[in-house]
Amino acid sequence: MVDPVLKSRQAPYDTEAFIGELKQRYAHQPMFVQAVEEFLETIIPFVNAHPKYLGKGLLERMVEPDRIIRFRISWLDSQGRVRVNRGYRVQFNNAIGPYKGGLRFHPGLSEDVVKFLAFEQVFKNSLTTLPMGGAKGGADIDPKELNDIDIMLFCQAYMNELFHYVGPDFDVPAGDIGVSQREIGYLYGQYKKLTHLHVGVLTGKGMEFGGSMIRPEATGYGCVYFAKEVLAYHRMELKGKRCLVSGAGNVALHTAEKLIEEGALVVSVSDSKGTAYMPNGMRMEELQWLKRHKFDRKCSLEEFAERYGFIYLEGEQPWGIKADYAFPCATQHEINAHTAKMMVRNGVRLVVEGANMPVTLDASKVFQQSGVIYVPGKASNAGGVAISGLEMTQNSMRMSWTREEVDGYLRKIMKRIHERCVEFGVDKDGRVDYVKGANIGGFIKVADAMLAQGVI
Ligand code: NDP
Ligand code: 2IT
Repeated sequence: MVDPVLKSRQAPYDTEAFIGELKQRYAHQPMFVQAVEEFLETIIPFVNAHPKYLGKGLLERMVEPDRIIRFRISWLDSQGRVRVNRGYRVQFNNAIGPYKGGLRFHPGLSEDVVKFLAFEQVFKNSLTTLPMGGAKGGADIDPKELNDIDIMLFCQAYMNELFHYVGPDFDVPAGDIGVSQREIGYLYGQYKKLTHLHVGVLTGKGMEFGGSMIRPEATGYGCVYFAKEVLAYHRMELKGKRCLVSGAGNVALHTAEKLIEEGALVVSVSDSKGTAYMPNGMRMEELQWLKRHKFDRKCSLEEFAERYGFIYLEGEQPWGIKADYAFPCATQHEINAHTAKMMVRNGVRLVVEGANMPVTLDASKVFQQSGVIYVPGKASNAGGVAISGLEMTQNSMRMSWTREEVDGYLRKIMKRIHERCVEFGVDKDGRVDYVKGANIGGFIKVADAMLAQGVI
């Protein structure tokens, strides 16, 4: 006779009940719930079909972060005013390697947002094939209202607390929205001052002190390399196609740069104030001007549009523009179901996420049900963290590789992620469900490592 306790432990997961319970417990964290729901919808059927994953509380453990660190950042700004902000680091899962993931400085940052980003990071990092666990952090500050001195003072105050919880073999932060090479430099300087260590504790560093070639470009370039794999697989073209890009930050502008290099027409870039619409596409010189001026926060998209005779759509997103492909590269929830329907009507046939979760769950279903190829960020934007992983490797070796070497690795990694998505996402008719493929492809290594390491 089968032991009834053992039998009940090995019962398959009930998707609805599991997600229902999660939704109740975390009703106040809708972003986190969306990320987990999208994951479990494809993972639970897979787990139920593979009994080795049953009976060990695996999914229950996987959806809870190892720890959430919250702290106060008190600091004196350059005017001598006392300022107080809230800092976070969510260390979600380190089954396959040290915690790894970016830091976001944004006034709207909440525990919910950091948790969803950290959860996504676990499976994205696994997909890269490199040994990295998942984490995310940041602070609820608006870097746009700070001058350079205040940015430095804030980064130092932030690191005064964060340094207790990070280390090159334990947790390695990087950039994200509002955190670029400048902020990473100040954070690194303070870590070094506090610990006397010159180690790979952060990635996205300047080239003079351990940064990797191609890291600034990696997320955007990787996104286009992934799109090229998708298009080749589906016998579709990139050259001459009209592409919508949202955002005008690190990911968006490097996505646009690689798209232009590949002969595509980039018809939009955007930010929180509006959209620059380029009906016949943007030329490389125009993009380079924008990169120089936008990264220094010296120009607005309105000025850019005016300078080159483009159309400026104040307060609008790019999604109403007719196009073939879309690359949302700004932030979460840029595209809802209503917007998705409009994009389908306008002829969009491929959506590749450069940002993390820019598409709501409802909108992703609209794309999938309309036959639009939809690629989730955990597959398509993994190039950034992949090169972060290679920055860690180079730091450990005390070496640095050339631009060509690192770009070669990036291309190979994005190709491998695509193969993995096909392996686990292809259906009987040969169509690829990239959500399913990326989720299962990322899950297996983390799950197997957790099983091997026991209940800890
Ligand atoms: P940046 O700070 O460089 O740029 C962010 C861009 O998005 C800016 O143009 C900003 O406009 C816009 N934006 C931010 N919030 C909003 C909003 N609420 N509405 C409209 N536009 C907004 O960040 P990144 O380019 O690094 O990051 C962009 C996305 O890519 C994020 O989702 C991030 O998590 C993801 N990502 C980043 C990686 C990296 O390596 N940097 C790696 C993988 C994913 P404005 O300046 O007006 O605020
Ligand atoms: O979302 C992401 O993958 C990032 N912000 C990059 C993380 C990293 O550690 O490079």
